[in-house]
Amino acid sequence: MNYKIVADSSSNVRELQNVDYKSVPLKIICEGKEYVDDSNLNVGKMIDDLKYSKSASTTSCPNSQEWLDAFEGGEDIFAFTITSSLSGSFNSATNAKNLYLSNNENANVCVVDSLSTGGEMQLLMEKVVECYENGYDFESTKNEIENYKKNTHLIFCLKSMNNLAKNGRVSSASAKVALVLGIRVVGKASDEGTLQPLHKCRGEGKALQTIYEVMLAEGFCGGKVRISHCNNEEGAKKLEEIIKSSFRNCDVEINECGALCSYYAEDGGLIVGYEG
Ligand code: X90
Repeated sequence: MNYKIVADSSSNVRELQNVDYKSVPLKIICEGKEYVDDSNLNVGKMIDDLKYSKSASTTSCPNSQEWLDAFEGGEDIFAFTITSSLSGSFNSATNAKNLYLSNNENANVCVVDSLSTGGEMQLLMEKVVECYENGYDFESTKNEIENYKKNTHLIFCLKSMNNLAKNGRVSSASAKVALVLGIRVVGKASDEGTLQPLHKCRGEGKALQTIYEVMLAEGFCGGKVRISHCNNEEGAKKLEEIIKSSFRNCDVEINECGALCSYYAEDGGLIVGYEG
């Protein structure tokens, strides 16, 4: 059976080597202009545009038709969405699944609510690839993903939570903490898929150390780590160093945030998916 992986663009994965893969873009909207989160977009330019705009900006998730178009041609389809607690992406993908199955009797579609985003979605996708490479079928891959997901986590570090607060994704009280100059908020994706602030840290060094400590407390012991950064490759690399000073052969990958995660994680933000 051929398999296909589809994920909304919050995963920050633009392509998966040797895999039939499609990223379905979310959009950032400001002054009537839509910034489509795909590889044609200049994310830096978008951030600049938004910085100098006086108007409010917002985001929107893919609609069912956009998911459906991405499913096209797939037999065993695995679709991954950003947490349904913060976005309608999972709903759209689920509607698309029902439409797709009614027109493609022999297809299988599994829509996974990541209850997370970024690197944790990437880990789930990599698990699908691993399953198929090992000869698993659709049902056993689906079970494997459900189990694996119990063991993956997401931690993040943010300098500003302005866009999250303005768009109602965190309380303004949480966002205020991040307004203090030099303070980073370290938080995690909760079990319900909401954004849970954990620590206020003064300075990047302290924030990175705190990330690592939370990872250990959540059961990290040298498994895979997937770091996405918004304009902060240096911070991502420092975190990699901290991890590798204890787990030398740890599989760590770093990539850049796409537009959606850049918009919400903002300048300097780090989003880290890892195995517990
Ligand atoms: O549907 C939409 O318009 C998208 C809304 C997305 C809102 C939240 C995006 C958060 C992105 C911030 C740090 C990671 C938080 C993880 C919480 C589960 C990145």
